[in-house]
Amino acid sequence: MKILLVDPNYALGKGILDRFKLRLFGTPYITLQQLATITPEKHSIEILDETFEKIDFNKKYDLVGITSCTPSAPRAYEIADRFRNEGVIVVLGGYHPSGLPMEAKLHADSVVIGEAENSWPILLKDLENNKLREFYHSKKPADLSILKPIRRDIGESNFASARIEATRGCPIRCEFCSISNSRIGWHVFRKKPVENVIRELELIPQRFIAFCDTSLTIDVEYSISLFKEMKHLNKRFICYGNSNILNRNERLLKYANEAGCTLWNIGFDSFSQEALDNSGKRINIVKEYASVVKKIHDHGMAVLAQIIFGFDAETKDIFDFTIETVKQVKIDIPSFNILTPFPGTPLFDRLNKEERILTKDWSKYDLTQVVYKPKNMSPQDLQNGFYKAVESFHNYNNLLQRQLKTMKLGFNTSIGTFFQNIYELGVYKKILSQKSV
Ligand code: B12
Ligand code: SF4
Repeated sequence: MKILLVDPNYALGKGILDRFKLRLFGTPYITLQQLATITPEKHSIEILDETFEKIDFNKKYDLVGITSCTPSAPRAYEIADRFRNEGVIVVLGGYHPSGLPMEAKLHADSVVIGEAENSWPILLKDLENNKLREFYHSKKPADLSILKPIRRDIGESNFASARIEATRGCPIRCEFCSISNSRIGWHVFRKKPVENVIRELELIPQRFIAFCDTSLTIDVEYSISLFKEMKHLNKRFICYGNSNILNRNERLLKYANEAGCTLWNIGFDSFSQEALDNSGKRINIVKEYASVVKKIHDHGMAVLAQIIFGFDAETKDIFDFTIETVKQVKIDIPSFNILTPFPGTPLFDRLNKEERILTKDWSKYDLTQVVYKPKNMSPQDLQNGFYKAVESFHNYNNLLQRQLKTMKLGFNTSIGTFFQNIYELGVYKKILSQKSV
């Protein structure tokens, strides 16, 4: 069969300059390459990232597979409808169709719920036999130990950096996180054998790597053995981690730094302990944030902090408090988000039941717009407070000050934070330009 796999444009940038910046400062997706990897070789596959390339709806395909997260769902549905009008079979998959399979089915011949490793090969066989089912839902989490290295010969490859997956899943199950959607299997933590990850890294020409694992601190001994083996590869990388584990494992920090880690991307999420406790992220201890940042700095690496505004326990005071604390704690790159109830999460179900969802226009579910009624402030207060935090840090003056501080952490870390800072600045400039609309 002739198969096309599409990643819809999520409006990250449409101009030539935007695309150039993305190639230089962004990192490519691997979702569709992973699908290509698990597709039997007898099928021919094309991958199209709509950010870089226009879709030709007149081209003939036997099957079009479209990936979608929540903010890209409206565009994914448009593409699906157009192909179906041309008589092409369309399959939808990814986080949003997995959260709302019945909605996605209105735009597709079939919907894959959750991971595809077990169900995609079956779907292809069924289609060849004219027996395509409406839904495919493998309840068994994918076995990462038997996966082949991700195909990197198709799809966009002209990026300065590359993405890789060593482990998958997170067992913490925070109320707001799409990974906690237990119907799908992402809450089960699994890992690829270290030697497989090393082999995959050896095949990647880029020196800069971004791990897309939910957290490389869930199995500390696994990560230490991975880092030890990575040392000779001379890569530079960023990865996600949990603050509580990093605060207690200087050994992990030492090996991470020796392996080439420059930046830890950490879900601090809130500076209100009550907000964290209520959302299920009790593992985070606000009082320890300063200590973990210091320890990471002491080991020559920088910290990118994910911060979310709008938890029920938070009042209007949270914005100034957060801005001050980010400075005190010496976070290198603060990344601000507005709490977003993604369909499929316990948060969405609760707010929906409490009739607090303001809109189901999924394009607004991009972590920068208020889509629900906050408990202890107005939606406008939340939106303005978010803008205030963004404006306080993501301007040239502040960036320069933060960037100069990271020079103390060494050349490699400084370069790593520079690339990340420029990427974040681009994202936030776009957000602030929407403010005046
Ligand atoms: C890397 C990453 C990015 C990268 C690359 C995005 C991309 N398109 O891959 C960047 C930085 C650009 C990014 C941006 C955003 N991201 Co992001 N990202 C991730 C991250 C960390 C890893 C994704 C990944 O590569 N996984 C590995 C691959 C192999 O797995 P997978 O993508 O889940 O795909 C499997 C299944 O989902 C399924 N599948 C997926 N698509 C399809 C399609 C078909 C046809 C089929 C059959 C199956 C299928 O099969 C695959 C194999 O099993 C996840 C969190 C996580 N750890 O999963 C968040 C995550 C996907 N991102 C998220 C969000 C919110 C965003 C942004 C909106 C953030 C923002 N403010 O801009 C944007 C949206 C951009 C976009 N269009 O995707 C949310 C999605 C929640 C939701 N319900 O929508 C997640 C889950 C983070 C979270 N915890 O909330 N992201
Ligand atoms: S927010 Fe982080 S810790 Fe919580 S479920 Fe998601 S990935 Fe796990």
